[in-house]
Amino acid sequence: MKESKEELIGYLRKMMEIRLFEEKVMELLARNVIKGASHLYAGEEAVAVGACSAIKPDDYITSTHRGHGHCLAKGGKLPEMMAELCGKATGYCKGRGGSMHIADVTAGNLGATGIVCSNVPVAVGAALSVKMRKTSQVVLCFFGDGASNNGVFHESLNMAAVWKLPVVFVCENNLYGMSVAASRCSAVQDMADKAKAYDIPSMICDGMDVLAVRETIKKAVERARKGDGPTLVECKTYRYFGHSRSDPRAYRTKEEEKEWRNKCPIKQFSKKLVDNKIFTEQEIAQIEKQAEEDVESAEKFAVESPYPNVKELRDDIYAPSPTELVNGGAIR
Ligand SMILES: Cc1ncc(C[n+]2csc(CCOP(=O)(O)OP(=O)(O)O)c2C)c(N)n1
Repeated sequence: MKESKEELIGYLRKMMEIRLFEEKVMELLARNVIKGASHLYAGEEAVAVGACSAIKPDDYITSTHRGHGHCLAKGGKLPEMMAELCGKATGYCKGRGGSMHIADVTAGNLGATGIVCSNVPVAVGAALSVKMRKTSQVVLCFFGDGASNNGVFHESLNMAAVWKLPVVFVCENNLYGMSVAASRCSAVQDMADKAKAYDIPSMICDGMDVLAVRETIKKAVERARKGDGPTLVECKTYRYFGHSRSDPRAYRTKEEEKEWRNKCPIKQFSKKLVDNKIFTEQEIAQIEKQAEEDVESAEKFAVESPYPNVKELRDDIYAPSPTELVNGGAIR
């Protein structure tokens, strides 16, 4: 392995943090501490961590309704993340965004969105701004297999190709969009093939292998930085939980779930590190313990934080107030 011991620890630790964060979110949803919907990322950790490890702090990402992993991998902090999910004033968006709408602009995370595929044109816009500002930044755009059936995906790829924009489209193919199998709703089985229509090169990688994702994304990022334009990378992966908390997963078999659990990105990577004598099993257990403690203290911070003050309800919004609308004549 080419990476330093510190880098390897970093990837393992981050994947563990994401997994433990998601398991804690599941528990807090069940206890009604977190309200509303939440789409968990457990199982897909190697994609976010591998991809974000291949870019620099001042590069950008755009994220999806399944975005906790992306945010943490791009430098997001556990306490602010958990506070946001709990709707608290100390959260990334002062508790207004919740699970699906976290943005952490200072870390380069331009935001997640609950409208499937709507982050893809945002990524293309950010990449256009990079090109116009003549910086060497790149934009990583995460989206699912389902999103790639959306019309705006195709418009966005076309524009990115025509303008040779520095964007890497990262398709997280976890085989399902809600309860619909990709094999039933996509005309092609490899989402990577969709890039051909726009003369965009594509690559497919094992999304359960953090180093494989890192290597593949690095190549795409290099092309983008050189000014050679966009690449589509498809990562074959799997979500361990249902689409959201109310999903009984009747559309997939226990055998299929077990098969993918056996490919767990954290277990696979830990084994590789032990087999290559980079870490002992005790050292790995220690890293996990530390991640557990960090998630616990994030929970404590979130639970003890205040809710936003109702007086601030209309802060940070851009629409005129109803009175302004009436006075200005817009409402009669
Ligand atoms: C434009 C739009 N259509 C439909 C939905 C409802 N919806 C939410 S998530 C989802 C499935 C998305 O599947 P995919 O893009 O593969 O992402 P995954 O959930 O598998 O990570 C759908 C259809 C939505 N939020 N937005």
